[in-house]
Amino acid sequence: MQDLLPAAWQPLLTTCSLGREGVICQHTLTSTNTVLKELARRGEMSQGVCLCEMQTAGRGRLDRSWSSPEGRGVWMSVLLRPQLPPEKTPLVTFCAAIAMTKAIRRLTGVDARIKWPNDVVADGRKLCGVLLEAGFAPDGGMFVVAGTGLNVRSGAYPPELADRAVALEELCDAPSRNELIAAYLSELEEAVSAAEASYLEGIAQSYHELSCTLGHEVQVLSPAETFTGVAESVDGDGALLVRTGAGEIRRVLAGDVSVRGLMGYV
Ligand code: BT5
Repeated sequence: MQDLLPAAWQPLLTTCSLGREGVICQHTLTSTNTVLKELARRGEMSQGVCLCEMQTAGRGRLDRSWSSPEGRGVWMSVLLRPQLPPEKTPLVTFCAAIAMTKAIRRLTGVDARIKWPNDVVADGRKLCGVLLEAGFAPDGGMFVVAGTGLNVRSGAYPPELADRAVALEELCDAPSRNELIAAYLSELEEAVSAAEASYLEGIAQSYHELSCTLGHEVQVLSPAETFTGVAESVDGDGALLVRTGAGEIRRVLAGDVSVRGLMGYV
């Protein structure tokens, strides 16, 4: 059964261009990020949206796997050629997280928040993950693929993740996935335009308002070390600025680190 049809969500879009053409919508794909990356690398697409009912090889960061069973979530990627210098592309992760968080809040009233760098959380658990990948098209231009996995219906994540994952349906009368897609794409186009116009400054207010990391004490875990401090801010390259007990500001790059609140996952 496939009910994620462009004909159902395209009329709800408020975008100028995103989602209006270059749409791939299929029942089963390996990974929506992989599909768009390959098309972009071959120069066959420069802006587009790819989504499916289920992924057979859904990916998280660092080759972790992403559970994407049939009909349980919005497994979707967006291909963009943002007008940003390469070092600013991590800002697109922020744009995707802001857009998803705003879309969820607007349609459901659920208190969704952004956990740095790439999670949307609610009720202390992960509702959506963002996977940003960049590459170069044959014409030398840089592209980014922003993938989002949003858990909508129960069964979206495996039972062993129940203490860290949640689906919208467990928190509210979930709206249709088609409504969520249209709201997300509309918010994403707006957030990316704001970042293109003035980088971090264009999206900083939204990011600060929606973050559940900033202003809180966090534990930073990396293979090399663990330290705690207060997450004060993010910088224009997407790094988290953490003030340690000694008053020193440490710059934490998303990568092989995980940031936890002192009270648990969030
Ligand atoms: C992420 O990675 O959170 C990014 C997830 C991006 C998924 C989307 S779906 C559409 C597009 N196509 C893809 O192939 N990917 C993108 P990370 O921060 O590394 O988190 C991965 C970890 O989250 C896993 O190791 C699990 O512990 C957990 N996890 C897996 N599936 C989950 C789910 N459905 N809900 C919540 N947590 C999950």
